[in-house]
Amino acid sequence: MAQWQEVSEKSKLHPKPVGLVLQYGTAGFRTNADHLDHVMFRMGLLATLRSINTKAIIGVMVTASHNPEEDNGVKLIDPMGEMLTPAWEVYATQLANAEQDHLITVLKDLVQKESIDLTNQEAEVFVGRDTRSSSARLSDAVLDGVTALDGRSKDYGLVTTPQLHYMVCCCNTRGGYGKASVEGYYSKLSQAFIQLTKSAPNRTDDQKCLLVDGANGIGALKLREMEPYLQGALKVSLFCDGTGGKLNHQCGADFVKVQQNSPKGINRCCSFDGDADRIVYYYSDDHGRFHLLDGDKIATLISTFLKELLTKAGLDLKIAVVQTAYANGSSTRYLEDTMKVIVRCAKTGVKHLHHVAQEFDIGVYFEANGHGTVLFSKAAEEKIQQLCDDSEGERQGAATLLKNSVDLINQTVGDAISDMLLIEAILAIKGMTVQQWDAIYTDLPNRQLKVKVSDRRVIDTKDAERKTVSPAGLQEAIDRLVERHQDGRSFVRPSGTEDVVRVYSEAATQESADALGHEVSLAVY
Ligand code: NG1
Ligand code: ZN
Repeated sequence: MAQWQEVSEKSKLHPKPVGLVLQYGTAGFRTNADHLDHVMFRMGLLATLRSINTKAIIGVMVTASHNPEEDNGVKLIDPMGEMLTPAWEVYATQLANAEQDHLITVLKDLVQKESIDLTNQEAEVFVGRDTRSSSARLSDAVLDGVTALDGRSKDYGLVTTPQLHYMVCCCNTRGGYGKASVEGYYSKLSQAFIQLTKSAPNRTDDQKCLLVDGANGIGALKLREMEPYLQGALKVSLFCDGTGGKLNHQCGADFVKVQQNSPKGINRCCSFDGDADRIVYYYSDDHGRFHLLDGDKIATLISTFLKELLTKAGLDLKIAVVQTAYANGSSTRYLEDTMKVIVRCAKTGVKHLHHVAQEFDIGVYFEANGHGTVLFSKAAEEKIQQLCDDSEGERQGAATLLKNSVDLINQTVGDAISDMLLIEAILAIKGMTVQQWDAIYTDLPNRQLKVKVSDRRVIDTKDAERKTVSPAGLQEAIDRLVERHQDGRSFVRPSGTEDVVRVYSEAATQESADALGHEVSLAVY
């Protein structure tokens, strides 16, 4: 077929370094930007095939999120704005690793396995990118891949990851989720935020102003673009806005979370990551001590707010919080024992949390690092809408707040801008300061370490990564170490985005958490 000839010719312009092996990991492919041109071209091909296969628009986002500026990466977005389905992650890996003369065979195999009919099939791919200096040329390589298979493409240029997820979902639902443009996104979220904060008429100036660390990335650009739509309902002071500093360098959500330190000594502040799908809050107290409000605190604030509204509205909907093993033990205890909410633990990576959250009427999911969102089932949305239409008084008030929250939340994926606005609205409505929010429960001291090993894949885990099954004896060794520390908990797992094994530990004191982390690292090594 002439098409294969063309793909073969064009692929020579995007040669694969011989022997290079990459894996579609926790968040797509990610490595040094110099090694990714062939991967991008091939992901253009894969997205086109996926589009034919699903008869829907597929998204391709060029970003390496919180990684340093020198890195880059790519992730595919499925029709409803969700992450690529696992079976196709396998194809992505096979395609990325096929040597040049084997590429067409791998493609043909895929086409046959998925019974893809290449004749008279329409394909459309949306492409977006972050602000990295390598992103423009890499997204051109994706577009080349789409064209090679005669697919149509729309280049959204510079957008946040969650904005591209939103566009894909909007188009595939024929506008049901909103208007597929950045203006549509800004209007939808701003209107919902303005409506929500109307029920907090006594907001102080302090509550209306927020310091935002844009990680020197795309989030800063887009938040600045969005500000006029908010009509003064939120005044943002941006720093690390990309005008001087380097992407993710000593700023951004990952830096703040892992270093437990702020890029500025400040009052109430939040940090995005490099593609604006993560957010953490923090402040310094009167003694200059740094306080982090991470994904666990965010999930607690949001689920408490929604649960209270459900009670006021008299709506019997099942709400759950989905966390990972990295969730602070105090948060899990508070949610289960005090809030009486269902808590589930999923494997690291938002795609895993997303799927578990879909099992409930309302599923609030957050990774401790601040990546997460809320999902509402179709039935839940309908019941909320019905109550807005049919009820009155306090019940209707609560239902309207729920409806506005649904509109403000980007249900396709974690979204720093949308999460930030929801948190600001909740704090305003509840008349809560960041200090009061922080005081809901006290985090157990914890530590996250990285260990370099010759092959991280020898570590295999079970029970949502909370236990190791191999190598033999490792879990027993961890158990023995944990026993020696009050409130001790520790686990290890191979990272899906870096060539390291991650070690997590928590205990009653920081010294104890640090010691436990160190001891477990030695057991891994
Ligand atoms: P890995 O490298 O697999 O631990 C990290 C984060 C994940 C997720 C992905 C994608 C931690 C401990 N891990 O994954 O939560 O956000 O990156 O960005 O924060
Ligand atoms: Zn990110």
